[in-house]
Amino acid sequence: MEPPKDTDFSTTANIVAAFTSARRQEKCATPLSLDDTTFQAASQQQQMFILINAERVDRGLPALQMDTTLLSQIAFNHSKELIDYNYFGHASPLHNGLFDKANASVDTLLTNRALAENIFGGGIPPAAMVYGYMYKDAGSSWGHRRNILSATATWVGIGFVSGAGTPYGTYNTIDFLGDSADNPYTPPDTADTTSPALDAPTITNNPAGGALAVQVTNVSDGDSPDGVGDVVGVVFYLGAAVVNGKPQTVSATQSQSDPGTWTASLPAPAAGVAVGTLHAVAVDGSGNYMDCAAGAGRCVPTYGDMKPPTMKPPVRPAPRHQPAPCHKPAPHHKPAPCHTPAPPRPHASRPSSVDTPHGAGVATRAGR
Ligand SMILES: [Ca+2]
Repeated sequence: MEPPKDTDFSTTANIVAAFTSARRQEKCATPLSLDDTTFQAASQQQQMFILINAERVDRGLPALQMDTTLLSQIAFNHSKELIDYNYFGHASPLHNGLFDKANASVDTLLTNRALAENIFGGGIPPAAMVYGYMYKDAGSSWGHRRNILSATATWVGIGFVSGAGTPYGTYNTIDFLGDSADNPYTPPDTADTTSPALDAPTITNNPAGGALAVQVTNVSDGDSPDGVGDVVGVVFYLGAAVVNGKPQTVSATQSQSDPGTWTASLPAPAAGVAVGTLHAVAVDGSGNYMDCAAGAGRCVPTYGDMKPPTMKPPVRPAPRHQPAPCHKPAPHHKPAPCHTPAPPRPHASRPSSVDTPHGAGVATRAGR
């Protein structure tokens, strides 16, 4: 479907009109229904949640549940990373390049479960982002749409961060988790919103032309509710953590005898990179991180320093038993394609620039 170029998402009525029109082009007769007062009073996070569930429920899929404590905190921190480290992707430079923002909690969160993620950058409202994920997504073979309409997804976390002067302005991360009756997921009661603390990193050996031995001490994360927020990793880097989209970080090893001490061996600095630009970054199980530069003294967070500004109490999901008329045959007895995700389209069918201005991406990682 060719997206309307000047779609206006500034009012609830316009949002309803845009989504309803897009659905009709897919032979889905069910109009989007939004309560204007509720929607306009909702945060960015809540608006996105409402629209994702409307798209699901109107196609006969169960509503997702919002995890405001762990998944949303992970999503928020990923959006913040995209700004702080000036990259756009799913692999975090703070987790050794793995798609493991939940690295931390990977054993408890992802065991026999699947995590999928949508990310978006752009100075547009949440409704426009959901519209893009659902109806303008040809550039990534409809991966975003498949994630939103995944039959196996059950939980969602949503995080927004805005940064003045950043390439895209507002960054959004949505993390989808699928659990099951055999392996139900329960979010922690409270979010860990405080990053770890650590001493400034030091160089313990700097042989001419050789690898640097580096160390950081007194790494701690004292506030962790439910035990999910302990320090789960430390990385070091010189200069910048990401260069041309590639992580430059090196994972540290935790001392067996002193758990607060982490060490690593860094490759000899590239030309023009000073050893004085050494950084250590400590990460906890909710993706909260503290980046401490050499010579900075001890880096200590303010309590709640990573708290998402839009975080609100859990929003009640849309009713699960709402009729889903999109399941029924459309007029003239043609199949109604809106009850299944659109099939992948070849990349060649759309210029990739359709998506790249928004920097959208998708990745799916099977649980282990
Ligand atoms: Ca913490």
